[in-house]
Amino acid sequence: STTPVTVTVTGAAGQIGYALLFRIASGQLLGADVPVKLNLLEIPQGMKAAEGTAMELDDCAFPLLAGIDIHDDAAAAFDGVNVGLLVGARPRGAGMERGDLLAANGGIFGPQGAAINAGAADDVRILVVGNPANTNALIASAHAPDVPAERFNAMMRLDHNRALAQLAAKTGSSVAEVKRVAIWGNHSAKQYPDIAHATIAGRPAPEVVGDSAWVTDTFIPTVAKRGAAIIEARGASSAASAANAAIEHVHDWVNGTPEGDWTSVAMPSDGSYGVPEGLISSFPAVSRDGRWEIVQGLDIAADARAGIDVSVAELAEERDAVKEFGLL
Ligand code: NAX
Repeated sequence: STTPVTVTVTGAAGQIGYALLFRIASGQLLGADVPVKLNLLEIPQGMKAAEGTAMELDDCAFPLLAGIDIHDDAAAAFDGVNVGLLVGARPRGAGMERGDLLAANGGIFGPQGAAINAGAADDVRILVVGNPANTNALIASAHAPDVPAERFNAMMRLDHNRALAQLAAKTGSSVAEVKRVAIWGNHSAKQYPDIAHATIAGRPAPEVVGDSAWVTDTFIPTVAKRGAAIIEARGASSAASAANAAIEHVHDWVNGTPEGDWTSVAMPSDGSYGVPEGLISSFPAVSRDGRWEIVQGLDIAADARAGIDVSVAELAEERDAVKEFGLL
């Protein structure tokens, strides 16, 4: 096609933005034959750095990059948007309570949702990366009543990829041999990484691992707390891996997931697996014809049930808190 796809990236001057924009512009988000127009959204303090990043994008002379606009106004940034990557968020400051964090982000994602509602293209797809991602996505969606709720996702792909990597390392396999890992629930330390249905080179993963204590005592906490471990090691939070996950999420949403495998996506629950309808919770999912479908019919053992319930309860608490703030 020759009509450029409009991709809006918020928090464009941040570290994930810096790792993300060049990959979008090079064609990795939507395909090597799809031109993109980039809309960068920043707060006023971030505008100058965003302009610098735009200069570097120019200097790459990407053949697919059809233009870059930089905005500090959400309505302009989301006008005509086809794909929105909502990365910019309010980080937790010193002494900030969880409630303050939810409220501060509500003040960002509510107006952005309204701007999406007003200006987005009919096929718009929104991926929320900025934390607390699931609840921020819920807030944005609630402010975009004319956009189908299923077009609002929160990113679990980084957690999913972390699980693939840990499982491959433990079993001496290549990540390409690991299929059907799942992350359930919230993108938080209470997520539930699940290998019960996973296979490694076609064999059941639990059998290949052969050590159920490793799964509960090492694998699950390592995946769930990986973000903190990266901060500890790098002195900064995950950026390139987060950008990579965002690229893969949107790529698969648009182009489909490979036959025989699935990924993990936080999307509005339809009540599957006992997750209350409407919560933006992570499920194993496949993409067909540009839409996510939750993988159905998986047996959920008691330990998984308990893990999923804990994570979903946290999402329900977050929803109730932002409802109380009048953000839903
Ligand atoms: P940075 O602090 O480097 O960048 C954030 C950028 O957002 C800044 O440039 C800031 O000016 C901008 N911003 C703030 N409010 C904005 C608004 N209202 N509109 C537009 N831009 C705004 O953070 P970075 O490391 O890039 O992380 C961004 C977000 O991703 C954080 O909320 C972080 O917690 C979250 N993450 C989510 C992950 C996930 O798996 N879902 C993993 C990585 C990351 O931790």
